[in-house]
Amino acid sequence: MSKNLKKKIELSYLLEKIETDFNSPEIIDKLDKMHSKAKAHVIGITGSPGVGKSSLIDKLIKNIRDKRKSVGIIAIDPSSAKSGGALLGDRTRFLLNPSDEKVFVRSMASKSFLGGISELTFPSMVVMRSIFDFLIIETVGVGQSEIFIKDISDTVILGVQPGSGDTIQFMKSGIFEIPDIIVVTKCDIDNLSDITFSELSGSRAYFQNRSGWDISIIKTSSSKNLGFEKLYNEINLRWKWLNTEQRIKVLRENQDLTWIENNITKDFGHKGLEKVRKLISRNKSPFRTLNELKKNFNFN
Ligand SMILES: Nc1nc2c(ncn2[C@@H]2O[C@H](COP(=O)(O)OP(=O)(O)OP(=O)(O)O)[C@@H](O)[C@H]2O)c(=O)[nH]1
Ligand SMILES: [Mg+2]
Repeated sequence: MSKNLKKKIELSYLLEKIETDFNSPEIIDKLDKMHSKAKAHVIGITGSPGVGKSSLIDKLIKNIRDKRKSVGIIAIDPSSAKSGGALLGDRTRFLLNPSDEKVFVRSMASKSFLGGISELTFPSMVVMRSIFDFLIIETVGVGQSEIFIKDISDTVILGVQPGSGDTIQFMKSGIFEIPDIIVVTKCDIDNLSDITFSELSGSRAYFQNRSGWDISIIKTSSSKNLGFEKLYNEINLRWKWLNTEQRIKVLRENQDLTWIENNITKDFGHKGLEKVRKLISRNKSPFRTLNELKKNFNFN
């Protein structure tokens, strides 16, 4: 068995263990260790159902592998959604080369945590972030998952379908505060994609990112394989930007805090969170911190 294959099997085993045995001291210790060894640029991809996210990821994987970088993918199925499996039946259908050992796909059910993101997505992200050069997380834009994807990604890409009316919809809901890169998908549909692109470009003032990062709008077509070199370059520009002035450090510390707070809120309500908020420190071991808070604090 090759070294890479062995690693893949070990990774599957660990991810399973996180799902079944999340509170064991051994897992907590392992998670905190991996947390301290972050490596990947974590890219969240969101957008309405059917906008072309999986197809886009498929092309991104090819670009990444052409540059000989490794990539992990987490595909989140909002299985608790009323539409059930039908809508999402084959959403993890990437055209992967089965012998390529530097690509790894993990599907996750979203259960009922926050807005379509599984409670276990964060720890799974932490594990995979410590292994690959890139980590891509696909989540379907239903409910509030667009908002929560920001809590687990360094860079959020929002897919917009030409002529879908998404532009106005997003503007109303404030979702344009979420993305770092906007991709107009399916740009082989000529006319419509130009209109959507102009609409978006014309509304740029509405979605300026508070962080000071300059959001770009990129046209792609997965069926014609267009725009992906540009997208890949933009992703890498973003990575460079994140790695100056400690931006990535601050961003990830905030994510750790949010994750701890969300977990406390889920188990003990907002009142519980208010009681312990002061005790949550920005330290290097979010998993141990959460576990100790849950174990030692009297929430009544
Ligand atoms: N014309 C055209 N069709 C596309 C393109 N990309 C995707 N599609 C089609 O759009 C449909 C949805 O594509 P997916 O990539 O599965 O979209 P998705 O956003 O991942 O879908 P969900 O995960 O179900 O939300 C499929 O029928 C694709 O063949 C494109 O670039 N051009
Ligand atoms: Mg999909």
